[in-house]
Amino acid sequence: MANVVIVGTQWGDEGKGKIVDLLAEYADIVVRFQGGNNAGHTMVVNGEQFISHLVPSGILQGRTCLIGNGMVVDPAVLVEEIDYLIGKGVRVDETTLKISERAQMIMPYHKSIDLARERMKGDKKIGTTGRGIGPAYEDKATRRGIRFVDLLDPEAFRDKVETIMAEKNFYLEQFFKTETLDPEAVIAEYRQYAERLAPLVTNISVVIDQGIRRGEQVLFEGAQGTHLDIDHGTYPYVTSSNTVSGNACCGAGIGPTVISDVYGIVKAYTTRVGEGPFPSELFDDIGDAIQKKGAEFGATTGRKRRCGWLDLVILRNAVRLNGLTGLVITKLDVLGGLPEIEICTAYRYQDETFRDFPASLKMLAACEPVYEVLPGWTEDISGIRRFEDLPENARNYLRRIEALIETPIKIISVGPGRQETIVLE
Ligand code: 2SA
Ligand code: GDP
Ligand code: MG
Repeated sequence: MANVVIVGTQWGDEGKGKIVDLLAEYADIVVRFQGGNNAGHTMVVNGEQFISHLVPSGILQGRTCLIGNGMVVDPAVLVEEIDYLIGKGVRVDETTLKISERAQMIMPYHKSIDLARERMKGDKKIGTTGRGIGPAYEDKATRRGIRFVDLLDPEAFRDKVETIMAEKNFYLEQFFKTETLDPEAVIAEYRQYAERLAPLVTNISVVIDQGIRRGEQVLFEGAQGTHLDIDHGTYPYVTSSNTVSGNACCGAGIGPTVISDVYGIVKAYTTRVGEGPFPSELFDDIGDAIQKKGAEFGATTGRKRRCGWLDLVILRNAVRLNGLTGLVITKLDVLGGLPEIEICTAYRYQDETFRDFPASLKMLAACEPVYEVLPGWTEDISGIRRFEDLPENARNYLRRIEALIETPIKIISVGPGRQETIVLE
């Protein structure tokens, strides 16, 4: 394996955590480059489930895990997650986990603002995870963010917190009509995180560069999915970072020439959690059955995920936007037992057929999916480890996807466990 970027091709929760954990066997360094604890990445090893929100999914394989400068990190959640992993017998220390000194910190007021804004928006809400992600990226862009490097300097930290909280409290009280926060309490709370996290804070761009010079392999772990990207997703129903592969460079501090492959994780059907357009969404018994069999609940908030058929319009978009060199199909087992499986190959809008994803939400809302219908299979495929042992109709479904989006399938996942996987040559 070379240096590979892993991204979600749909609206997140494609199974990136499982695949990163699997591929981390062949990597030395695993780095997350965007997002924060809005993410929920699930790994299942020997029947035991682990969910990580901030720590990269290479941690169970004992790899050097890096929290990139492109992330927004809630230190309270990070400390809690480190303790949760240690409690489950995972080695988490200065050798296995490092945090970029340039990563932005999520502060208590970011969470308050995120929640207050969603409340005020009513039925126009985005359906955020309420973790303060948007307000933290907002402060980064307006150059008022507080970074881990500031946490290590108590005077600079105090100065920044006092300055920014004067403004935040004004908005919380006057505009959002919600509780203000006490800067002294925030400073005292964050002092504890500083003591705990300071040994992990470093320049991760240098760590990656040194690793590559020693011949080590790096895995870049994306969070959320291509259609939640702030530029390319279903704006404004998106997250506040670039989720596409190009951001692996900015968010980890490496140049594009370091990357050799980009794998797109594709759930065998489509899900979305939160608000926003979803052309192939199902509102019938089939959608309910997929939601139940796939146990489609948010790994962070526990919200029910909306379910629908596989959408090749969005997959073609993901292939182009990420420069995908391979696909990983996950949750194929969940489709077993359905008499027929549909694939959305295009959208119809006012008597015209569209194969590219439209930018206008109005147009998206009026688009009718065009479906191709394939026969299903009844067998339980979770025990299968070779492509040729899959039922014929499952193989046909996979071959049809490959042909329609002209990108090779590299791995097929047939269950949540690390071993429940078919690797193709
Ligand atoms: P935010 O909190 O500002 O990033 O929310 C903005 C939109 O991004 C969506 N989003 C996600 N979608 C899928 N999975 C995510 N992670 C969790 C999971 C979600 C959960 O693993 O299941 O538990 O609810 C994730 N994170 C952000 C979000 O739903 C908004 O539509
Ligand atoms: P991520 O955010 O992309 O890492 O995905 P999540 O962890 O949020 O959601 C994926 C869910 O599907 C998790 O509960 C995984 O354990 C589970 N999962 C992953 N791959 C498979 C698979 O092939 N089959 C089944 N049945 N479940 C899977
Ligand atoms: Mg998830």
